[in-house]
Amino acid sequence: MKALTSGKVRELYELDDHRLALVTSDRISAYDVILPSPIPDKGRVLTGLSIHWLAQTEDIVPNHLLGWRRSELPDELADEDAIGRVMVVKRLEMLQVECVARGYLAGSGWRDYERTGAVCGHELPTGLRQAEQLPSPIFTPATKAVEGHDENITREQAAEIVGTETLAALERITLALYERAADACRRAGIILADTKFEIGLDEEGRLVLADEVVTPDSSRFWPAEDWRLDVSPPSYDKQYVRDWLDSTGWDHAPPAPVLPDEVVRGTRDRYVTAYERIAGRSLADYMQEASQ
Ligand code: Q0T
Repeated sequence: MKALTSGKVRELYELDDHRLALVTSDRISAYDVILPSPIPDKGRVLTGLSIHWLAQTEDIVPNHLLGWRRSELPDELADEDAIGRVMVVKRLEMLQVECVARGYLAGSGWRDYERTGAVCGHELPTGLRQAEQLPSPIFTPATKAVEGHDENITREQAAEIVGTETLAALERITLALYERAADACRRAGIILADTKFEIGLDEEGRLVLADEVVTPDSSRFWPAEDWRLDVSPPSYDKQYVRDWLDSTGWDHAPPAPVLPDEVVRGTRDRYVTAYERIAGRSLADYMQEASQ
């Protein structure tokens, strides 16, 4: 099978002219380095979360998902190891703007605010603190930078890339998706600080939601009970791994140290718990359906 693109954690395969397969691995990164130890079931959790959110948001925007159960997969990807980690998706023409929604001030949003008092052209009240909830969620478009990190752009720059009308539609969709997901995460004890969506055009020119959706790899998930002002903890899943890596004195230069089994297990537990609380379904139950 032909890999179209290969990320650090995911692969995109071409199935035919109209369909792709998005495969999420169990690999995990910390401090931008892929760790030598995979986290069992991480790929299933991320895929299961995406499938959950895609089903929950079909009334807001159509999406690219065509299949994920074993009977819906190409033979090459219908094996035990891949099941639950694969989504067959409609091939789209991807827009070259990343659609980010922020409900809290963290990461590059916090950095830009500290420097300029604004994020992507949104003038914010003075005196906001790191990790503070914004008066209302904002749409902060970005462009794909060459290596991993996206670059925030103004709405004028975004409009030059996709056009004014499409940009207005992207903003409306992004904020509606964020509000839907943040409310559900809140009920699961998770603060969805921010999240990134990728949207494309189908053959009829309609906007279609693509990629992974509201996963810990595309979002900041904060455990609600740990939230406090002035500190931005790493996303939910990474805290535990980072704490251990920090305790080893590792200097963040590759290769990263091999994780002890106990840290692998603890990290896996966090992913599985996040899935089960958000989706309201056990991972075993998800896998049962994925195996059909
Ligand atoms: C894409 C056309 O998933 C990505 O990289 C993984 C290594 C990012 N990406 C997605 C596409 C999609 C999706 N999803 C789609 N439905 N149609 N392209 C391209 N890059």
